[in-house]
Amino acid sequence: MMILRRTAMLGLMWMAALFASAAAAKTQVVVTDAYMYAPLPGRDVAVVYWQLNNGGGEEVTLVDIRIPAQPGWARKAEIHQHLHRDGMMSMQRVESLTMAAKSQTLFESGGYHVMVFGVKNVQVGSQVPVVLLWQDGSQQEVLLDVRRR
Ligand SMILES: [Cu+2]
Repeated sequence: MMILRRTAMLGLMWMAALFASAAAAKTQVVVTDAYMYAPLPGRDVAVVYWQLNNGGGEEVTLVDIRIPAQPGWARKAEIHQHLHRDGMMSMQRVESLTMAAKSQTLFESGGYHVMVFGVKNVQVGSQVPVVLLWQDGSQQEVLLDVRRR
């Protein structure tokens, strides 16, 4: 009886240790105010804005944005940045985005944004999921509020 109880206790402690190490390895970024403007009529491209808050003491790098297979509501997503070149405004895909420790990055019109391609069956007022992939291997699902532009 005594031995059984101790085994159960050890099991619990072991699980707690597992959780603690998983949390420590995880990128500590909080995503706030995440939304997507639904595609214009006849189009299938949408833009996403949000604020990323790296509250951790280490720099972190965002390496990809994925559309979950279920529900497969779009074909792909890319991180973009607007550039001013020779008085012209253009946008360009960026491979990754590094954030310093204790920093914030605002995705906004004229700056960083996420472009989503092949959007289908998205209702204004609903939410759709994307997954942020960080360089340390951690993944983070974020729900986007779908708004009308
Ligand atoms: Cu873009």
